[in-house]
Parts: sequence; structure tokens; C-alpha cells
Amino acid sequence: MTSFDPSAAATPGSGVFGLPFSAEESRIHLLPVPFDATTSYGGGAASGPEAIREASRQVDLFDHQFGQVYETGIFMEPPDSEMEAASRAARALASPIIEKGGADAESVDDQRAVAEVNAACEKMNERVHDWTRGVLEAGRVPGLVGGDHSTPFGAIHACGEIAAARGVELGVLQIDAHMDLREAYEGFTWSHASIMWNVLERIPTVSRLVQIGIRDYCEDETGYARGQRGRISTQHDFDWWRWMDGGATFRSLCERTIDELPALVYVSLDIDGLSPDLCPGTGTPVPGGLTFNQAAALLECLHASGRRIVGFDLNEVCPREGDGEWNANVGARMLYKLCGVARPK
Ligand SMILES: [Mn+2]
Repeated sequence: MTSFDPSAAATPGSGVFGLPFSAEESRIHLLPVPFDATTSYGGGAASGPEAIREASRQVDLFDHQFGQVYETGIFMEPPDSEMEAASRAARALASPIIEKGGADAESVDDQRAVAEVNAACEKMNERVHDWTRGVLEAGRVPGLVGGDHSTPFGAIHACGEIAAARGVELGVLQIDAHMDLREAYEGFTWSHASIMWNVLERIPTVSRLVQIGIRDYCEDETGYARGQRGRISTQHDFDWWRWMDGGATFRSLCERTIDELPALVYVSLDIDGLSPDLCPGTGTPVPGGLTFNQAAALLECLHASGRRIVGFDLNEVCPREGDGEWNANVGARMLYKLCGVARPK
């Protein structure tokens, strides 16, 4: 560690972002969660974590917005091949059901497959929860690298428990093209499309969910959001475009929206919240979305607001054959920004 030069190229055998730090030396801990059992459109998020780890070695360590982020120490847990195998097995059961548009309530085979997939998801939730809880209890900041958007439930749950123990509210800032407020999707309780429904229904300490980048959702989801009576603030991508077209600055929209969050915040960043040219491989790409600079500026505003980031995740980054590492490259750079905003002061 004494010979570490932050301006040099990553050396072989170094950790995430080419850093030399052990877990003990790091205040930010990252967990790879190679799991995407219920991705409906295109799979591949399970290979996100290792592709991001690889691409992270190309990220320059001095960040224009957040400075010497690496100084806080960033450590990523080793690859989790067991979870990847569990994801593959669950996906094999889920795929035929997803292909035909959902489970048949009358079919014993379908119901058995759904139960098995749900059980695999619950096991993943438990692993993520226990790891996150341990990291929080050690006074470090947990960050998840998914995986699809079902993966952070256990992390938000653990952050909710810590907030409850301190008697404070937890806010969730979600950057996403989708609301993810379906009660279940295609029969699966823990679907990527249900993450925020599960968070709001099962984690009462979450007093506020703020969603930014939203541009693809169903009527049931808007009905559910309305029924939550102000607990959810949905910021539609097109509305932001319209307001900026009318002269509002992007920064003013960020500030106004971040103002709706309590002092303690969990950040959940679905890469499809960004413009699809930045994440062409992702499972459910949608036109529109934030530019890279807008996403970075949003995180800067969050940082400047003085709110504390208790934990975060980056999900739905899907590397594709022949993409020149582009999907993972953007993912790794976004991950470094997240580390910058979550860096303990
Ligand atoms: Mn999502």
C-alpha cells in the first residue's frame, strides 16, 4: 500500500478501481450480487458485477466533482460464483413463464416453479441483508453492485433497521426509467419490477421514496403511488424536459426534488434511468433519460445538500458481447461517483 500511486495505471492483482486496500482499510464496502432471475426482457445483469470490477481499473482516481474519492478506501468482496449459479438455476425456471407472459394460476408446474424462484430470491435477499447489516454495524458504508433491480431489497431493509434503531426516517432516492411499483410481476414476488413496492410495503422506516428519470410505467403503478399519499414523489423524465424547455435549470429541479428527502438517504441507481446510449445492454432500455453529466450533477446536489448516504446500489448494468466494455465502463464510472457521494465526511 505504501507504493500506491493514484496517478498510475492499475497493477495486476489490485482491487476494484485498481486500489490496494483491504476490507479493514476501507470505509466503503462493495458487494457483487450476480443475480437476475426475473429479468423479463433481456438477461445479463448477473454478469454486471465482474464486468464492472474489470472496467473499474480504467477509471481515473481523481474525480472532477468529488476529488480524491479513493482516499476513503474502497473494497469489493470477491466474486460470488455460488450466487451466480443460484441465479442461473432460478432463471431457467423463470424464463419459460416470463416468455409466455406470466404464471398460469391453474398450472401446478407453473406454481411450483414460481415458488422455487421466490425461494431463491429470498435466499439472495437474506445474504444481501446480512452482509449489509454487518457492514453498517462495523461503521462502514455498504454499496451493492447488481444484478438486476431485485437485488437491493435486503440492503434497503438493513438500512431501514439501522434507521429505526436510531429513531430516524430513511429516504430512498431511486434513479430509474421505471417506477418498479408492481405488486408482483409475471407471478414473481421479488421481481425487478416490484422492488419499490416491496420496499414500501415491507420497510415502514422508509418515509419517502423519490423517483427520478421515470418514463415507462403502468396505470396500476400510478394508482399505487397516489394511494401512498405523498410518501412517493415521482419525477417524470418528460416533465423535467418540459420544465427545462420552459427555462428551469436542471440544478433547480434537482434541488427542489432532493429537498423532499429526509436527512438519511439510500440511493438506488438503475442504470436504465440514464439515456440508453449509456447502457445499450440493459434489460429494459427506454428512450429519454438522464445524460451522464446530469446524473453526476444530481449526485453532486445530493452531496451538497448535506444529507447522509447510508448505503447505495448500482443495478441493471448488462455487459454485451462486442460492446468494447462500454456498458461496464459507464457502470464503473457511475459507481465511482456513487462512492464519491457516499464517502463519509
Ligand atoms: Mn428499476
